Amino acid sequence: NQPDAQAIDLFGIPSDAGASCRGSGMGPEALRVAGLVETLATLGHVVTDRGDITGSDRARTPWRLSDERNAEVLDIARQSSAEALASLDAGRLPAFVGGDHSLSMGTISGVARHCASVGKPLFVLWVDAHGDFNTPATSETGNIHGMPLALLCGEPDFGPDYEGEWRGLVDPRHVTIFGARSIDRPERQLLERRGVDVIDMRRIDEMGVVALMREVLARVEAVGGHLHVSLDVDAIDPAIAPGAGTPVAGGLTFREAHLVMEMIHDSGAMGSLDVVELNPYLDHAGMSARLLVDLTASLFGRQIMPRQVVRISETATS
Ligand code: 4U7
Ligand code: MN
Ligand code: MN
Ligand code: MN
Repeated sequence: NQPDAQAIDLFGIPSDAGASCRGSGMGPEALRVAGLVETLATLGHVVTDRGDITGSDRARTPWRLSDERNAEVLDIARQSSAEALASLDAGRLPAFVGGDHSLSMGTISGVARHCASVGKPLFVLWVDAHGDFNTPATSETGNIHGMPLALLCGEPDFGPDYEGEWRGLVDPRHVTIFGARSIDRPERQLLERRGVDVIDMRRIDEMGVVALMREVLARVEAVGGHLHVSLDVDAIDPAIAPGAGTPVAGGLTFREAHLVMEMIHDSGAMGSLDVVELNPYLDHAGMSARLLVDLTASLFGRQIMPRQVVRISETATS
C-alpha cells in the first residue's frame, strides 16, 4: 500500500486576517498536532515542514479594521506566491495549510506562474460550501476570504489596494467549485457570467460524487493539466466538521468527502494543495483537525485495501 512517493513541501499560514472571526490562525498548529506530517510520511512520501509564513505585523489585539487586515492578507500572499512558485519549480508539491481562505490568492498565483512558465494548463478545484467569488463591490461582509477566486479570475472591481501578482492569472472556465450551498446573489450572477463550473449540493445529491468528479478530472487529464486543490473545511457537513467559522448545514458526508479525495489521488493530476479555514477554537476535541488529516491522507494515496489505480481515460463508459 505504498503510493508513488512524492516530495511534499508543507507550509503553515497561521493567519485569520481575511476572515469574519478569529481562530483559523491556529489551524496549522492543530493540523500538525493531529499528525499531518507523520501521516503523509507513513504513506511513503518525503515531507518537509517548511514552517510558517506570517505577516510582518502579527499583533491582532484588538481585532483590527478590515483595511488593516487586508494589508496583512496581501503581505502574506506575496510570500506564499513566491513559495509556491519556488517549490513547483524545484519539482516538489507545495501543500499550504491555513489559515483563512484568503491565503489561496497567494498560493494559486504562484502555482499559475509556474504553470505558465512550463506551458501547463492550470485547473482549480475549489471544494467549499461557498463560492468565494465576491468582489469589494458585491461582498456584504467585506471579508476578503469570500473573494480570492474572483481576484484570481481577474474581476475588475478590485481597486489599486489589491494590486499584485494574483490578479487575473486563472481562467474562470478552468475553475470548479464543489460542494457549494451558500452563494450570495450578486456572486451567483458573476459565477454564471464568467462560466465557472459550480457543482452545488443538489447536483451532488442527484448525480453522485463519482460521475461529477470523473467529468472534472477528465477535463484536466485530456490536456495534461495541473490540478490545484483548495479544500475549505466548511465543504464538509458541520455535524462532522464543526471547526469552521462559516458553517453551512447540508455539506459533504464523511464518505463523499473521502471519495472526492480518493478520486483526485487516482487521477494523478494534483500538483498543489491548500487546506484552509480550520478553526480549532470552534472545533470539538480535534475532530475536524483529525478529519482533515485523514482526508489529506486519502488525497495522497491512503487506501482501505490495495487496489489497481485505473485512470479516468482508461475506464470504459459504463
Ligand atoms: B470561505 C460570504 F456573505 N459569502 O462573502 C462572504 F456568506 O472561505 C461567506 O468560503 C464567505 O469560508 C465565506 O463573506 C468564505 C458570506
Ligand atoms: Mn472558502
Ligand atoms: Mn467556505
Ligand atoms: Mn469559512
